[in-house]
Amino acid sequence: MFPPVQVHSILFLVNCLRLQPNGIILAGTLVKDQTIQLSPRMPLMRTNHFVWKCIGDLKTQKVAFDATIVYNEAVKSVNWHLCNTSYELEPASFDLVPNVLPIGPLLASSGPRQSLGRFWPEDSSCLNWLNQQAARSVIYVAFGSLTVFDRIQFQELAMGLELSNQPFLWVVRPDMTKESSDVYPDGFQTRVAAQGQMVAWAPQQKVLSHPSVACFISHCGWNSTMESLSNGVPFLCWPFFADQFQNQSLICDVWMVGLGLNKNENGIVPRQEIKEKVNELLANDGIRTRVTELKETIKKSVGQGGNSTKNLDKFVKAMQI
Ligand SMILES: *[C@@H]1O[C@H](CO)[C@@H](O)[C@H](O)[C@H]1NC(C)=O
Ligand SMILES: *[C@@H]1O[C@H](CO)[C@@H](O)[C@H](O)[C@H]1NC(C)=O
Ligand SMILES: *[C@@H]1O[C@H](CO)[C@@H](O)[C@H](O)[C@H]1NC(C)=O
Ligand SMILES: CC(=O)N[C@H]1CO[C@H](CO)[C@@H](O)[C@@H]1O
Repeated sequence: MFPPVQVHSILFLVNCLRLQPNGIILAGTLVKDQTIQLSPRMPLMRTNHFVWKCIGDLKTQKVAFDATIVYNEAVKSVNWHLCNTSYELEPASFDLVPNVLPIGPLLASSGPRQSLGRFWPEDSSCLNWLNQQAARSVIYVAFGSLTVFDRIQFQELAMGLELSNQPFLWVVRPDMTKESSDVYPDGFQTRVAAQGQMVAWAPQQKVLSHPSVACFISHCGWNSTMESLSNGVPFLCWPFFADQFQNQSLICDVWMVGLGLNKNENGIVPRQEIKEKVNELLANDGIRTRVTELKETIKKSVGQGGNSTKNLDKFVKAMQI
């Protein structure tokens, strides 16, 4: 029923496994926001950031919560629970749930399904553009397949990118705003013609592994997080829902390979904040060093003799008996 490999942070899983009593309260209407810590080496978590609390309205939250309970039961009944992350990224969490085996990240680029033909046209145009940019100069901006922006926030983001004065590659899905046309600020597209590229789709792993890319403005979905880490690209975190808030805390507080973007009193991330955080991130050598180290750590884990490889071998051997 459940896919054998879960695409989640182990922190997500730990939160599902351990917090049912709290969760039951949270799934109802009585909600008290508090900060908890599951173990001393794990990041602080706000209960308001529990996965089921960050999905839609109360009704949807209840559905998400119930699914979590079902998921919990399923986990109890399996002999092997494989997880698409690596021990080294989340050791404190894995020590809490030793029965979960980390075998990842299993990146698509290391498998045979790498290049799907239908993506070729977009593929070559945006990679060609990247080829023309200076090393570590480009801001890559992408928010996954679901995130929707309101008009004001979308325009602030556009202006922030322009103000940053860095080249940028921005994935703007046709359904990314509720308005269908003309969502860019007046004259924006003309002004940034030389500075930026807006594309409906980008081959994310190829982009993130491109030497011109300097940082990633991301919604912190787990796939994106792993893909960026595996390529040593630092983050500006802009989480929207579900487990994305916990990921931000891993990125910013635990791994320390990114910065968070703050909203103003109207709940908007203003253009000035985007410009300043981009500049701050690009000037931060500590973050650059740490993200490069993590990239190497991941490479070792999924390489020969690494922890993820050993775990996968263990599983394969057990299946052969
Ligand atoms: C590999 O995983 C084990 C736990 O399964 C851990 O004790 C060890 O420190 C890990 N190795 C590295 C390099 O993190
Ligand atoms: C993450 O990647 C997996 C495997 O490619 C895919 O099935 C899944 O839909 C992706 N998750 C999201 C949220 O896009
Ligand atoms: C594992 O995670 C990586 C990075 O998140 C993703 O690209 C890949 O598709 C995932 N693999 C599976 C089998 O879910
Ligand atoms: C960088 C950041 O926003 N970190 C926060 C992540 O979430 C936890 C609670 O969920 C906060 O305590 C962190 O400050």
